[in-house]
Amino acid sequence: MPIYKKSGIKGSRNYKPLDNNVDYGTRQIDQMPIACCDPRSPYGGQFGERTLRACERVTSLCLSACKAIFVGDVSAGKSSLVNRFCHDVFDRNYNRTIGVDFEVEKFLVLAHAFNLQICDTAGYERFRCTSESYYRNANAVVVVFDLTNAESLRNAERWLDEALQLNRPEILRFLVGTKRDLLVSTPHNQIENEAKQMAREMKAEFWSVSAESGENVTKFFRRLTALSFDTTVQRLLGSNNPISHPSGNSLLNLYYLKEDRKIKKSKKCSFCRIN
Ligand SMILES: Nc1nc2c(ncn2[C@@H]2O[C@H](COP(=O)(O)OP(=O)(O)OP(=O)(O)O)[C@@H](O)[C@H]2O)c(=O)[nH]1
Ligand SMILES: [Mg+2]
Repeated sequence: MPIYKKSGIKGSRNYKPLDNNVDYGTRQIDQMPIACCDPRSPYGGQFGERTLRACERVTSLCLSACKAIFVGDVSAGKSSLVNRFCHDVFDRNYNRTIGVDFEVEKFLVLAHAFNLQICDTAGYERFRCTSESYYRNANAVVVVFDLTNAESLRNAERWLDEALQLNRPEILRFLVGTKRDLLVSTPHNQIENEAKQMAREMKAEFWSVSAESGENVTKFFRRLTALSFDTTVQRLLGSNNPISHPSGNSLLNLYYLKEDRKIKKSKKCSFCRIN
């Protein structure tokens, strides 16, 4: 993970990455990962042109964080999914989440440092009011259901609606079925087909994963992160967007290296004028 050191100029916003050659491994994303469980995904298979241009042109575009909220029924497998990815562990015992658990994962997307903030919320009704306060300002909502429990799939739309009440409608949407290891291995499982249909109605991308075996877990998080990065950069580049300016109270900020100052000088406000 490159460390960003402030440049010597007092009051400067310029940051310079230290070249400490850290291997990001699976956290390094150079191409848009594919939606391997959902050929009819509402999201694209490539990074947007503007994202690629901005990433090439600005050597130190640094987005501090994006937020993904994980919601779904009690015992659907939210925490197990997050723990498999973040800590590579799986626990057969059920430890319910109280309120919200947080994780931050560091990525390198198109050579730019990028953090994914994960909010793993409680499925229990009685903790709902605590966790709802963390729903706001999310970039992605991940509705998790249990592939062995049809009821948890039927509740998926309700979880999405709750998240949408506190977020923009264009928030990235994922419908993720867990415990795939417990399904009989037929190529077209009934519940997966139903879930794909529901994903269409929810305008979400469908994934089928297993926290126990790790199947599709890393692929899913890489796709989630890449799409969050892409949509965030595009939104920041868009004009007339209140969160595109660093003076706003967004989680997101853009910093530029000294090398970009020539480009910046020709513009009134570099934060709003990249094309
Ligand atoms: N076999 C199998 N079991 C799983 C999988 N994912 C989760 N489980 C089990 O399902 C139970 C519930 O998992 P959790 O991850 O705690 O569920 P949760 O959605 O976080 O539950 P709440 O925090 O109460 O909302 C645990 O006993 C897990 O071991 C999986 O992929 N395969
Ligand atoms: Mg949990």
